[in-house]
Amino acid sequence: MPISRPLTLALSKGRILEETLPLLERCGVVPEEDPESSRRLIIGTNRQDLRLLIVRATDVPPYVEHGGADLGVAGRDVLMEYGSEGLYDPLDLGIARCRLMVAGRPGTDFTRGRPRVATKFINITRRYFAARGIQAELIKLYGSMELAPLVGMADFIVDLVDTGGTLRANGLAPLETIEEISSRLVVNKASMKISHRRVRALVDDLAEAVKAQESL
Ligand code: PRT
Ligand code: MG
Repeated sequence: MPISRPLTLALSKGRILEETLPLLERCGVVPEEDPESSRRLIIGTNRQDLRLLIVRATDVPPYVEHGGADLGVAGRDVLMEYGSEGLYDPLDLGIARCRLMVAGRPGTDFTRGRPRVATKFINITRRYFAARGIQAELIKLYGSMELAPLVGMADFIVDLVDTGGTLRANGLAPLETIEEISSRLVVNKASMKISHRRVRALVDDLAEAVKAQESL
């Protein structure tokens, strides 16, 4: 019988890694070195058949879809923006929670006229405004969206909001929630078939870990 290659789980540094590691630990999985401080991009675990792949948050879906990783953890925002038809997403991990929101100057109305909206979530934003019959002019940015209204480049932004502190610090206010966001476990479709037993076991273990965590 051929020796099966280890399963690979794609994670991004920052809050997703921070909040996924405790769940993995509940499943008995501990990285061989600290992924946050290590420069390695592939990190083994105490389980020979499981290793971690460290990628950018927005790169998790393509890695998993195209077989660079068997599994991954990605925000619903990232999945919605990427389009998740090519992936299975069997489990909501309930971590890295926030809201995807329309924001702008307090009391302004984004449903009137032809608002200029800056965002990195261009696909979600296009769909959202189109569904509401609003003819928005979209400006694609890669970060610090809050700046666009301050310099008069846009009237509104679509961004993730947690405490609201970033918006407030820049004279903006949350106006409407587009989606409640948390991170999901995603699985490569071929891996789900080929490595079904091992993938299923990990998904089930993580589901248990999420339940245990949430009942704390
Ligand atoms: O940072 P990088 O460009 O590498 O990638 P990334 O920004 O996509 O990754 P990361 O690690 O910042 O976020 C990963 C995932 O965490 C996101 O895809 C979300 O699903 C989730 N998440 C949860 C958040 C937040 N909360 C969050 N608050 N992602 C980003 N933020 C940012 C937000 O964009 C804004 O700049 O935090 C700021 C707002 O926070 P408050 O508390 O001031 O409202
Ligand atoms: Mg970030």
